[in-house]
Amino acid sequence: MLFDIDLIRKVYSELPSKIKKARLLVNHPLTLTEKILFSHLWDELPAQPYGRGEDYVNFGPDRVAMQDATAQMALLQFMTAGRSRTAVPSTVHCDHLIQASVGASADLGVALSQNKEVYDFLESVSAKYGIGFWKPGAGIIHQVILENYAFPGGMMIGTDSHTVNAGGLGMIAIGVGGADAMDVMAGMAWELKMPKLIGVKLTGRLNGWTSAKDVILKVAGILTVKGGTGCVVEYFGDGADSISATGKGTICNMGAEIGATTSIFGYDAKMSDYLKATGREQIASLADEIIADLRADEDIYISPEKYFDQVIEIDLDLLEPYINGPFTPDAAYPVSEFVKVVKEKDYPRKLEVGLIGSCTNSSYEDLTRAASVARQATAKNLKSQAEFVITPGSELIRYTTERDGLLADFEKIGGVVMANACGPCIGQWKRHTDDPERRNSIITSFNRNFAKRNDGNPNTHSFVASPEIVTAYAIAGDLCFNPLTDFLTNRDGEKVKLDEPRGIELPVAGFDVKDAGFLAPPADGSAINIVVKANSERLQLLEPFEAWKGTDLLNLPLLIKAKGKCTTDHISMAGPWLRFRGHLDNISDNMLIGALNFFNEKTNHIKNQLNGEYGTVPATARAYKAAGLGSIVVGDENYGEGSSREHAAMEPRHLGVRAILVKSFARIHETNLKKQGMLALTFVNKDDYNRIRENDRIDITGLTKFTAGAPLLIVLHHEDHTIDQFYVNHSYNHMQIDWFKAGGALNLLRMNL
Ligand code: MIC
Ligand code: SF4
Repeated sequence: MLFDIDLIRKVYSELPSKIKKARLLVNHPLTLTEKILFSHLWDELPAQPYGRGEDYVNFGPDRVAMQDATAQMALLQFMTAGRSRTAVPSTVHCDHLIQASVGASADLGVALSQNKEVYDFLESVSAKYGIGFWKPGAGIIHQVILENYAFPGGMMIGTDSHTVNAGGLGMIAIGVGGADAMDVMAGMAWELKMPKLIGVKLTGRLNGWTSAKDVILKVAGILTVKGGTGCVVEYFGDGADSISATGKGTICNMGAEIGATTSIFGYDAKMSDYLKATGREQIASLADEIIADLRADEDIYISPEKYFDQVIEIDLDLLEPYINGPFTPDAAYPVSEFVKVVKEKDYPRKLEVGLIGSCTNSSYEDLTRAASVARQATAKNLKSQAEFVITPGSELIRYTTERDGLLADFEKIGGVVMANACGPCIGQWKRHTDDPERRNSIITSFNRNFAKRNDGNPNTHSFVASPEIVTAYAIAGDLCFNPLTDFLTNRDGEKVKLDEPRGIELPVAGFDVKDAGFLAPPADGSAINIVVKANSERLQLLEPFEAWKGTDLLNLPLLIKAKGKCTTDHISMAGPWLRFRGHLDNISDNMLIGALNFFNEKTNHIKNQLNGEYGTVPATARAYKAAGLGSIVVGDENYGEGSSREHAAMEPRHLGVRAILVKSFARIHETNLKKQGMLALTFVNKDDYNRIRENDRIDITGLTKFTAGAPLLIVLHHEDHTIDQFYVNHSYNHMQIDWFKAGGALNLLRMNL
């Protein structure tokens, strides 16, 4: 559908002159990332160019998107901002709360009744404030955005880390916490540290079994889960121009898995084709008129190493399909080495479930390639040996792929089509298993594979690959199978081999849909009344957090010292807990229950310093809070990796945690902590992590002189009465320090109203 054409026209009419001025300022050719960032500055151009990775900059994004699991908190905050409508066009998408169990229509029915209170809330808030509402079953936020709202050269933020998917259509699209979304909807600037730039030059052509997914699976292996932190990844080269817009979307989508702020491709014929196929010819022709401004300057492509902070080159001709995992998306193996890895590492060889779809890989092209593999299996008398699950990304895709017989191809080999929603990707999956603790393997075309994410079982080894590779493995039911070289035995006992998949980029008969599931807001929603029941277990109005008392924080007991990977899934698990995303007190009962306690290597089992007993993390935090004590959480590298869910910052805030002290943070989580009035601190010397003992009482000093760039001092009071002290860093700027002092950004906003 075509939305916001006037807004897009305005952006395009201003783009060329803004870019020209920016080029004069920095005095060098511009990357596409710089062009879009500079043309979305909130203020006038500065006198001096910004320092990449150093200066905070205010931006004015064109739009905001929210999904149901994060929209609740974002909108509960927005409702207190005193506005009658959102300042920029915004949308809400109901995709995370639908559990996949038996199939699309039954599952959707269950979700509609179980989540009625939340859906009604989101729908009425949307109507009241002029927000577009995509109903349950309409599709996954990022797929719907790509099909309807993303446009080359635009800038948007979304309350979900995979908002970056829209980079596939040449947009700077960034995942944020709800408090950030609220700022922009309230008409304020949005702040981001000027990113560094990683250039990825793609040469050659994808061929055979290799697809766009394999580009990002390989990049994840190169850069690791934190290698993209603070960076925008810009793809270019003739290889880049040869990849479909949706393939580009897949690559950008999983840029979240390397911690990148976002990823982007320059506008090209593939994007134009996709815009036209999805009913946006007008945008394509407007973009064609300013194509040079929607790509990097030519010199950037000629000598990228001069302008990017890092350059990676990948030859698509030589790229193999990849399989990444388990437990982390950056464990990357080319398919030719995978069998060896499975054997060496003793991963469960039998493959129990293959799952395709999600926001990452739901395009027409993806599904035609996977269906071509399924069709061969039927022709060659094979059936899927593993369970096979399909979650289409949107109703547009579902309707079109059903019409074209693709869903039937999957069903013929035993596939089950679930609702157009996140489902198993976020643990909304009633998996059919007799033993929920069994060691087992699954493979998905999703993006994340952290422990417990899909089915809550810590022993599920989840691997990530392209949809066609997933389909081939599901058919084989065996991880020790290489679809490129190996034969399978069919039901007649014959040896057969799968041919290379064949895809169709865009539907020959065009996309079609009967009811896309969109509800436009009324012109005037001011009379709409929002009800939140006082005794609701799903929704709770927010109480302001307490302001800082003006003193150092002394005598804080250590709540937990987390060991190793601590993602937002470890801090605030999704799956069954998604139902409490609108109720801060209830969801706080999942705080850090997945984090590994350094001292006993157990999860959710920590020492309560008040009585010496071991208990759960939330209960222990509540005990400290009841005793009037703040507490502190210590963590490892890349703490808060993964999701944008601000619950991971609000829960500790609600339960009295004052500071999170870690070796390093993931970007979105660090900002979320700051927004909620927490202290986000990093060790100056990472070895100081080892000095922290289980019974420590901890002081954070220097707060009365809290200033940008100046470290704070930590004093550890050990149980044996010895003392240790060391400095810690922070990245707060002047305004963020004010958030801390006010007890959170929202308090400051209310004070200013
Ligand atoms: C995810 O993929 O982890 C999620 C669920 O989409 C999250 C958002 C959330 O936790 O609600 C994300 O990526 O930001
Ligand atoms: Fe949904 Fe999974 Fe995409 Fe997150 S990554 S938006 S849970 S489909």
